[in-house]
Amino acid sequence: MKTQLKLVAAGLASAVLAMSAVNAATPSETALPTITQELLAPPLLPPPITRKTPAKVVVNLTVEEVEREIAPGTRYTFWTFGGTVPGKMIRVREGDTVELHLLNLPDNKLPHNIDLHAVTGPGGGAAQTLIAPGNEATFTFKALASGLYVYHCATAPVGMHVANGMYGMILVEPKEGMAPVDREYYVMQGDFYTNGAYRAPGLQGFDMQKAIDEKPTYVVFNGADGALTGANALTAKANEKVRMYFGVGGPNITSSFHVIGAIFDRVYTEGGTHYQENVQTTMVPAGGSTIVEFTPRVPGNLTLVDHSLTRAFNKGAIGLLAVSGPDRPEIYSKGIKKPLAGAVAAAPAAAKPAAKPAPVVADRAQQLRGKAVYDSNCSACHQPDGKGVAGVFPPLANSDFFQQRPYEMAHIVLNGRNGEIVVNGEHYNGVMPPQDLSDDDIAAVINYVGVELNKGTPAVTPAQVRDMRKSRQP
Ligand code: HEC
Ligand SMILES: [Cu+2]
Repeated sequence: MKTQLKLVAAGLASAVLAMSAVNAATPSETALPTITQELLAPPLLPPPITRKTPAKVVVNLTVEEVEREIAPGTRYTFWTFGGTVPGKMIRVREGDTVELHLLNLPDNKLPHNIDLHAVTGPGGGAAQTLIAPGNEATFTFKALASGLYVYHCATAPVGMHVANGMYGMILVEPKEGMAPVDREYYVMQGDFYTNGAYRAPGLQGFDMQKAIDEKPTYVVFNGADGALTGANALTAKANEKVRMYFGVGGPNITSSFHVIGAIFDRVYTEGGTHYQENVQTTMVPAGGSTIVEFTPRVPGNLTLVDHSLTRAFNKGAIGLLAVSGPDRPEIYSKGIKKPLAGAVAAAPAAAKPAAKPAPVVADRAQQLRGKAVYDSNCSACHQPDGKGVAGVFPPLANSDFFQQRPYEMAHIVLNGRNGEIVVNGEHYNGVMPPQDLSDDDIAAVINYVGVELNKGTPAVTPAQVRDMRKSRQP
């Protein structure tokens, strides 16, 4: 911040000098103070602009090829602008002149460039910035129109560079500035194509055929499954005005962007000038954006999703905004849950002690099946021995949480679970995705975990799982 101010001051001083010394130069060119763009890692972004006059904004964007997790235990080589997916957000004012420096680090393996949708000119800067590793390219453009614009690499094969994470956004604020809000966040959705299946462990390569067929393995927010959940969840207080700059890098998949539990007060459709009010879901094209504003009113988790829901629940497009604040029963209050009069109680919480279901039996065939389901579906997270990973994946072996209500564990496997959970005195706050398994497999794996890993008795039958599925909340 300090350096930025110093730079502004230096820019002003040199501009003043230049003007008094040589009055011949175009005043609009020389009079511009120079500002170096501050670059922050998403979901953060540079602060609102308070200037009322144009400036020359110098942006130093570094292309970095980095290997990191795309999902817990799954690694991937990302190509990035500034080391993050999405690339660092650029924030300028309508009428500013942007001097963009693209640096392709010497350790990188490939040539890269940048095409900014905020540029009026050929290729958005692509041809001028195409450089091999170990080079720097610059070009200058005037931010003529306000809006939220995507930038991306445009080096062949373009789809591959974008699929590896080479996209970000530039916000051009209108001359009069933007209305103040309490929180701003920067989120981009992208589709990824790996050789292995969703969450297959280890380092994964890029699968060009899946990309061509537009069959992503991952659809995620901010470059990784879990980038906005658990400890990385976004936060807000009730009654705060939240503004989200949301874009889709793609390369292929359009987003039906929705926040479960909120209504958008305003949506600046397609990142442009006009807004629509009271919107539930907004469509964002690949290479496009939107600005949404909403005001959480009650405490709890709001869930960001692509409402093309198998992407959310089976490919990673889920994020959380944890809202704190006092309860507001006049806006939202929990009622009761009870069985219908005359209905056979299904859930144990609702079962009358007298109507306890007959003991469940699991034969040897079901136990073997349970072990097979466990090994292929649960062991990657909960570990082959069921002991979990401290602080990340709770244990299933000797789990007090499991033992207290084994029957209800089938709900967790069926519907997934997220949020605060305490197992054997340790706190966890992760996301378990719903498991795409048959009724038989869910009953088998729960009984396997109950009998083999918790020394208990079988707790659930396939028929009970089928009933749970039928009564599943949307
Ligand atoms: C991708 C990782 C992942 C996979 C795969 C997974 N879980 Fe989980 N599971 C979690 C996480 C994370 C939690 C904690 C969720 C939270 O904090 O709210 C959890 C919680 C649980 C719990 C409740 C807590 C406990 O320790 O008793 C049970 C039961 C459970 N999982 C069973 C299963 C079963 C059975 C399978 C396989 C069919 C499975 N899980 C597959 C990640 C996973
Ligand atoms: Cu590139």
